[in-house]
Amino acid sequence: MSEAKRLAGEKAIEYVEDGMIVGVGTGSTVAFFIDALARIKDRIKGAVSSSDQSTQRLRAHGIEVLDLNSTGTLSLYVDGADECDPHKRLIKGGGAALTREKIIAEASQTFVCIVDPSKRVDVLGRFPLPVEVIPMARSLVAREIQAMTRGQPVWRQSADGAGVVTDNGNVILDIHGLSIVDPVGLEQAINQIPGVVSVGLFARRPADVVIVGGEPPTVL
Ligand code: ABF
Repeated sequence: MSEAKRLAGEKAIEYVEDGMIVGVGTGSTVAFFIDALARIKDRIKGAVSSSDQSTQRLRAHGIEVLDLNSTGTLSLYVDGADECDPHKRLIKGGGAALTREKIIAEASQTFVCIVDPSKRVDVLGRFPLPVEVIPMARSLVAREIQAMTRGQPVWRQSADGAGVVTDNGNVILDIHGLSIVDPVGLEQAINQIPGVVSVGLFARRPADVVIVGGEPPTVL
């Protein structure tokens, strides 16, 4: 599958224009995009990054990482996803970077999503839906989501059993057992719960272009 990720990441370079500041997502597919971006780094002004992980990779390639507050609207955002439905609506957040990813997607004119074929689904929800939550509200949000959706919230913990902490200092609940027939409605309903920072549904603002890795890549 990593060959498909590489092909998708490299295809996304075609959307980079001279002088751009490029919004950059997080994950292993995006890592291929960053490595390809490095080969044309003299053509771009810099990047806005969605995670410490991507920032490190960008800086290792000598690509300047800029503050979204000083760049204003971006022309292009490239990021991966955990699931993508036929309407380009996504589940994201497997990499715990969903909040900054959603911020940059909102600030960008064109969101190009790069995936391998395994991410394509008819209905979102087989991948547990990530929700970023203020730590004190973890149990409250879990109870309210359980009542709202019949899904099963699980506090994301790392291999050593410690709770995963996001770049923003928050925790993640992964909601198992969902079949999301109204992604926009569910995104808005979960967003209303006090303590929710963001939910990993990119449905109100879906991707504009989806590149599915393959030989050749498929552009949707
Ligand atoms: C990130 O890309 C996350 O939103 C999503 O979980 C991840 C997909 O990871 P990978 O590209 O490694 O499959 O944007």
